[in-house]
Amino acid sequence: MRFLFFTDLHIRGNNPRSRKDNFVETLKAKLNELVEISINENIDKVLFGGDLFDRPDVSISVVKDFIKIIKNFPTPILCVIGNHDVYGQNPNSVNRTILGLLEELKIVEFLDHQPKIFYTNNGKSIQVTGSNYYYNVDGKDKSAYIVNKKFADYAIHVVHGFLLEKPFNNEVNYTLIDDIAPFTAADVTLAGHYHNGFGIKNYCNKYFINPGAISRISNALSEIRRIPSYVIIDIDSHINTEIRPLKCAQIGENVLDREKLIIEHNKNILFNKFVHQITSYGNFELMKLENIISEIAKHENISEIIKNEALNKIALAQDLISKEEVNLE
Ligand SMILES: [Mn+2]
Repeated sequence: MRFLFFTDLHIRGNNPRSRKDNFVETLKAKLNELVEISINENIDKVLFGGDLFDRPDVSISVVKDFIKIIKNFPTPILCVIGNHDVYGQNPNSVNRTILGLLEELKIVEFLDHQPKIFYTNNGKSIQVTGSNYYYNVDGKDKSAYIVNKKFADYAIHVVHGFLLEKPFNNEVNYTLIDDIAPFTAADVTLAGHYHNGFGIKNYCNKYFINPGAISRISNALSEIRRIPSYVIIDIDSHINTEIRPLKCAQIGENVLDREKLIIEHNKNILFNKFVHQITSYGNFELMKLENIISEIAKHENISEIIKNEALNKIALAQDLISKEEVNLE
């Protein structure tokens, strides 16, 4: 049996800030190439790692254009739900989303912990399971990543979560391959969500694969060096895995605006510095800016006048932001 896996397509109707090309047309070309590969190379099942859509309510006209292409895949796409596909990163809201509609129309099929079983030509069985993204998927409880039992000769598990090979120097939760490799019964774990990807890793005689997002959408400088790729998994009497770059994908410099990425990169550094400074003062409830300002003022003996000026500026900024958000809709 041959599987094709790709992840994080992020279908949307407009251009991300950092893109120089026509993003929608680029996405269509990529999907068309994946359809062609699926047909020409006799792919039995197409697997997808979540974030098919950039937001849960992508416009009907855009969705219609993409359905035309997705329908050309030889079989429905077996997928998990990503954080961008749904409202509030909550998979329970899927029935109100475009992805939920596609599932109802049988254009995609959802994977869950209940295995789907398929058979190879030589009588071997393969189970496929999946885990959606949900709040705290990367918390202490790693059950989204763990297949407890094998009902078949081989097990494939698809998950949308922050799976990494090496620790990440950030405040966000993540899951290391080391945390799950000894415990999962899956022979192949396919992950989406982390757009950089980490390629193919083999731990405890099990494969852990993230080819990276099929579209370069995040404002990270590293995206310039990355060529979007997909995975072919061949299972017969043993497992063969291969990562291949998309032929139609252009080099990063052609589609991404380096200057804009550098601006975003520097903004992120400043923001992280700011957060670090704040947290070094003590234990604050980060969301309550007014409290943070008051605490810092107290700590640094800053005068009432300056403190109040800062509070007023923040109130004004918040007002502006809320107006802008309304305009964007
Ligand atoms: Mn994503």
